Amino acid sequence: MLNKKVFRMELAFLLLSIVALMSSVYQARTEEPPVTRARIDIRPDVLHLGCPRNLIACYVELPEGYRPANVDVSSIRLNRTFSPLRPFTIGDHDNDGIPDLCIMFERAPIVRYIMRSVDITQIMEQGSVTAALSVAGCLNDGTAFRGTDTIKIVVPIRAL
Ligand SMILES: [Ca+2]
Repeated sequence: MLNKKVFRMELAFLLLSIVALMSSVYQARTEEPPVTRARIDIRPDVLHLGCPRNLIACYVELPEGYRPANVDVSSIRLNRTFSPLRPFTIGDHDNDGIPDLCIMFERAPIVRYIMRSVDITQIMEQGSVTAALSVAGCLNDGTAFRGTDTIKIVVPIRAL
């Protein structure tokens, strides 16, 4: 009688352990790796279609404890698609005492990409469209970072 009771308790304990183990395996599989939030500043804020400038600048500021010199620039993608050009520089463009990484992107493919996904009626009515751009990458130690900024594209009426 006692043996049967002990056996049932052991069986229950074993089942609970299996459930706990499976739950932790499931959590480990579904949890996203932690992402550090970066401050992204894309310049110019306003792009005029037809303007001869051919580059877009992007400044990446990381939170305290992370250094822009440790960014793996080859891992950076704008909207998961565009790679930055070389070379890149490290400075402090907004003079806030926090160093920032300056990377450049080719302007034309990004404008084409945005224009493909916008509502043409909105452009006809307002003459402009606002787009959110995300910039993501990794540090040399594998830490992921991500941030977004919005830019405005102004379309001259004669271009429509
Ligand atoms: Ca700065």
